[in-house]
Amino acid sequence: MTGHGRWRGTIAATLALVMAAASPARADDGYRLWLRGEAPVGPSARVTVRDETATLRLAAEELTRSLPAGIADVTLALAADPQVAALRLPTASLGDEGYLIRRVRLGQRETLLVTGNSDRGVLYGSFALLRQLATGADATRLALASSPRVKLRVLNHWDNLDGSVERGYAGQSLWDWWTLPDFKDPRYTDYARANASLGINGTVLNNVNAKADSLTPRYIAKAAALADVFRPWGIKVYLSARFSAPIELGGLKTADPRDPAVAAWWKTKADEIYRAVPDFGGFLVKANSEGQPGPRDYGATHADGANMLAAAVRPHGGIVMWRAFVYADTDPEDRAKQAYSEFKPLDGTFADNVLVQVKNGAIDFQPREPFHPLFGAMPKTPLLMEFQITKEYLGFATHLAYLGPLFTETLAARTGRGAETVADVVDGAAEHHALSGMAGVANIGRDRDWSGSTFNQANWYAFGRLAWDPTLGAEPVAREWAQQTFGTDPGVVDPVVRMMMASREAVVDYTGALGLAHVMATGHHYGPGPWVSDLKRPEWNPVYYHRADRGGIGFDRTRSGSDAVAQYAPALAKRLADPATTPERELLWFHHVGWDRRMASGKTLWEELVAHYDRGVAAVGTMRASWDALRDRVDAERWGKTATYLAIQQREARWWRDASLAYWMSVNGRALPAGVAAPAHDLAWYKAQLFPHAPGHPE
Ligand code: BDP
Repeated sequence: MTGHGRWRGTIAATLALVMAAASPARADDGYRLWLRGEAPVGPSARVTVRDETATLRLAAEELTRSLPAGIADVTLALAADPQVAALRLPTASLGDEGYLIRRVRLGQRETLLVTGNSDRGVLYGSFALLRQLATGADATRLALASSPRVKLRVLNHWDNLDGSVERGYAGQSLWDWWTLPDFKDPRYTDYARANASLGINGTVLNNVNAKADSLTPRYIAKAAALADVFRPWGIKVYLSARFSAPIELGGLKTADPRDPAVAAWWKTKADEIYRAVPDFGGFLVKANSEGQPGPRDYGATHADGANMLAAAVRPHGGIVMWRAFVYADTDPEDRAKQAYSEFKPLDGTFADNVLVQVKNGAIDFQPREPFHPLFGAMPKTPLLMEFQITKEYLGFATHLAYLGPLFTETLAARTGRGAETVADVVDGAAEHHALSGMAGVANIGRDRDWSGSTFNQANWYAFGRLAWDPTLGAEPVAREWAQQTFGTDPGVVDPVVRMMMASREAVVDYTGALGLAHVMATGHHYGPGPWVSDLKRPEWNPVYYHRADRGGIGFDRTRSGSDAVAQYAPALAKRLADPATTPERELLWFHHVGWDRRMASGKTLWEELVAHYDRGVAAVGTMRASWDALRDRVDAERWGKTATYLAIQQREARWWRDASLAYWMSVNGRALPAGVAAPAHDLAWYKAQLFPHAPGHPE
């Protein structure tokens, strides 16, 4: 930031027209995401920038590009600008990244002022202004102030150096590693812009299943090129670090974090990275999980490993995001318990530039999981929430599943410690942590529409908005996304929001409700596989999770079973220990219960489960009908692709239901309740389905 330089520019309307012309010829292929502001018709707003920084210039371009003609005069300025300071606006509480928008008199002029303590704040304010206007706010009454509740709002790309994306369903990686650093695809800028519009301020470029190569000079230069593109948009670059890199790249005999030579190697490596990327964010590490190397290989702890890396980046202001997603084949303990068992005792031993990154649930991004018991259990450690935006377990790119309700359900969950919610833990408010963060495993690829479908864009959007403010509701976020994506006509927005809000529950219902989890096919995770029982590691088998037998179904996680409930705060643990006080939607996660158990509806558990499958399939039918009715109100291209995907989803929902019911009946020996349709095929048929080359799972 150059603080007091003066660059007074009025960016001409022609710029906006040039940019509009440069946008894709097929205007509705989804490329523009939610940023569809049109070039103004008639005179564009006069946008004055009072401080010269690259970021403020971008903010001005955004406004000039999209502000409707009704807004005559906008000023972008830092709060420290003497003229702005003289107004004595309440900017002190905005922090580093917040913004304030007010109609003020500046000098001789009435203007709409967008200000903040940093140029990033002003950029976020500019996008907020556009969002408000695109969702129907009255420009004459605008008075906004907001600052992010979470500091690190980060995408995790599971992108491999060969261009494939682990669990990616939107094409190849956006990063063309081969042509970097020379060629900076304009898409990198568009990516950064889309993220900035949501307040996302960091991106981890490479897969957590990392290759050491990403730390070689060649790849550091490539990452640096991306960092240069992202910087003015307020986005920092991070890298996933392979823990054994000192061996693979440095020729050392060990990667033991307690070995001074290892620590020195990482320090030198960090210095090298910071020479190329002065504002490098730091490292993300998956250690001792699913075959990845880590400190446990040497009898050292996760804290030893994290702190050693933290020391390497500390002189440069970097951080370490150390994942808690660990479970070991040598450990017979309930997989849902292992991360807590491993990490809880380490609370208080992590360096203060380490965050422990915890998945929303204790198993693995299932359509529904209770919140991870680590939230609330490590008060001395900042816990960074990890959500999966890419829908590995919710139908890949083809199923419509709006994840807002999944995210908010977790964030709003009460930890059992007074009124504390998971969001309070994540935003650091509960313990006044200096660091806080939320990570989303990206669903972005080289597909023209970025995320594989129009509605998947909403999940990227919702992640960003909820990372800024975890207390925003899923519904308002869906609404503002729909308004920006399809226009403000309530005749479109209302049905679209209804579809979105029902969609995730539909997936839960047709894949396995009432707390069932991990019942999908092996490897690629496409489609049902509740029968799978022959994999090497017990906790890779669906039968390990549902434990269905003739008498009942579900995983006993009470004291008579694995006692995972004891990992929650006592008040909550007590409720979860009793099936009668466990929410039905989580029943089979915590309890093994009889097929004839009476449910709140009066149905038996078996009847209830069947009803959920049918409800899920029916809900997809309803979504399809709603979308059909919008045929003339949504552009043909986005309408057509979505319609086709909904047809796929309907077929696959039915497949999930039928295959699952066929299997459950083979286990419990029961008939279907009267009037319920029989599966289309026998169980053997479903078991015989094979899907080589399914996406997201390079063989
Ligand atoms: C699982 C994915 C696997 C990831 C792993 C992780 O199936 O591809 O590597 O999570 O988060 O959901 O590390």
